[in-house]
Amino acid sequence: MIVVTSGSRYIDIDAYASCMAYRELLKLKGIPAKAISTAKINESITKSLSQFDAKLDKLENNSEDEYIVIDVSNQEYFDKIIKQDRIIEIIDHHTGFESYWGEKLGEKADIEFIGAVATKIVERYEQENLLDKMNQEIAYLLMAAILDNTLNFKAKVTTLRDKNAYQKLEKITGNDSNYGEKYFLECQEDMEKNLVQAIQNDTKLEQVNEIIPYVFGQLTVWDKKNILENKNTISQTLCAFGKEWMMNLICLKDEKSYILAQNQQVKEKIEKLMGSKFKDDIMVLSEVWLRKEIIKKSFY
Ligand SMILES: [Mn+2]
Repeated sequence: MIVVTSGSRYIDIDAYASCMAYRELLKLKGIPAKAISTAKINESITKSLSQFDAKLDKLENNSEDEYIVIDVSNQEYFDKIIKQDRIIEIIDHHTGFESYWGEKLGEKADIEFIGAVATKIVERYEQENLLDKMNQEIAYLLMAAILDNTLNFKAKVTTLRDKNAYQKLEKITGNDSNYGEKYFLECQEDMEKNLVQAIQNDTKLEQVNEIIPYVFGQLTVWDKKNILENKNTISQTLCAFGKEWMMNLICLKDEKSYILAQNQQVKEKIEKLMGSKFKDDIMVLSEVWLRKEIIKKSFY
């Protein structure tokens, strides 16, 4: 049996959707396959998506199994079910291991930098002329994957191919043009149910240099309003990690990042870095910035 699988620590909607979509594509081609993961699913897989009939298969180990690995190519992060000498194909969009797998698998190693690996799966359906056979649930899952991994097409990693793939999926789901807003609002609702945990789960603790404070939180939401009403919760949660903190609140509706900080020294350094001013502990940036992009800027 062919087993389509992904990473070990947790899987996000991109891996989750792509494993299932690729399993379905293999089946359409008459090849039996399963999509299996032993990893936790993270908060990008919303409740409504997890309740679809389209689900991962139950874990079954067979020494004859062969593996297709999706959305990961660094062996350190492989799902523990994978036997490396039985890998037959890798499809990923994280770079760094292209030549290693290229030597082992030849053209069956398909690794390239692109917004979402889900885009590559949509393109595989197209190449096989099977897009019209894709079921709606799989199309919705892949749409959510592209939205999540490209931050609603605002992240700098986004390519034209991601946008084209998304449009093709929209046709399958019946031109659901508001799906982006719906998807991100549902993610945000889950986040707001346990804001402290959501903040803790995405806080980077690292003294990268003199400019960036040791505690650097990030939250991505559709609408900043409810989150800013809980400024005290944010401040308390981050203060528990250290006095010098900042938070990058990405608001997709506004297409902006909001930087939160309270410590005067942190504020001064970040004002200099980003060329903007804090007002009431908030600095507005004119576009979406990812935390890793802000850190990168601090090194120049
Ligand atoms: Mn991905």
